Amino acid sequence: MDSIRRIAAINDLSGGCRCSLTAALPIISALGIQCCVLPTAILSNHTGFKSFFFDDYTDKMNKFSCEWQKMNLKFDCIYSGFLGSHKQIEEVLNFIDKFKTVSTKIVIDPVMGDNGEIYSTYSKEMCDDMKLLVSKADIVTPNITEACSLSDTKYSGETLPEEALFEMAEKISRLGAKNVIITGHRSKTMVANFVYSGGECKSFKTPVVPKYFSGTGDVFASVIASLTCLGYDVFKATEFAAKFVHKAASMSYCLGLDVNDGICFEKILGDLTDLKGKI
Ligand code: PXL
Repeated sequence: MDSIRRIAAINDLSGGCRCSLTAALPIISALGIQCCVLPTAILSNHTGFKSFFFDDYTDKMNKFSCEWQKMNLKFDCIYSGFLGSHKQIEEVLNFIDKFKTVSTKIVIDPVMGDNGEIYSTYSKEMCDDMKLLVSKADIVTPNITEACSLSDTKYSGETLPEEALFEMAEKISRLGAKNVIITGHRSKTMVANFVYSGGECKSFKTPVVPKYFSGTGDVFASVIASLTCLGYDVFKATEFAAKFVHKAASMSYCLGLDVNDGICFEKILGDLTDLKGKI
């Protein structure tokens, strides 16, 4: 492996907002890691807006990986996010088969839904496919809705006792995921990210920001993938990622940004470059 760390980021490119690859690219780069992007789709903006242009890239995904094989690209981490179809999940599984080495970390952000609702693009078959993808993961980062789907638990809101989070995380780890981070668990004043690793667990809490910005999970998972690639353990990576997301969300709230714009992490990318200096 050469001295430049490299992440394969498999996600959509949504141009006019901050989510998926428009979050992953700057964050991964700021941490001194090369980000090789494999677009699953190209959109003008994410699907939470009233109107958007969408160009599916499923049929081109394999062409990317064939070229990357010819180039003999090696990855320290394979990181996937929003996937739009059964075929796309299959493409990610094929990609892992082709490129995973003993040292490659697999980070799966199972973007499937939010606030108790599974996205309308997600069929029952895709929810089952996602379990298969999660079984390959070193780290999986579901929110509560996604954790419920992956663990076959009935959704009962965003505020849960730690025992319930532990039970869900344990079920997800039984699928094969080595570490589980259940994100965005909320009380009135605090938001917590619950980490489960081999039976050990810990919650990392930050104050609630009154607005819920889209793409926050993508920023969080991009920081986690990068820090994992740099050798951080899952607890340290989560502690840092939670603080980074909180700082960007607070700033976005103070600036009065629209929730669809996502969190303006650009102003604090320096926190990542500073951190890189300390690694
Ligand atoms: O942030 C998750 C996400 C990523 N990509 C697209 C989305 C969404 C959430 O709505 O629409 C295209």
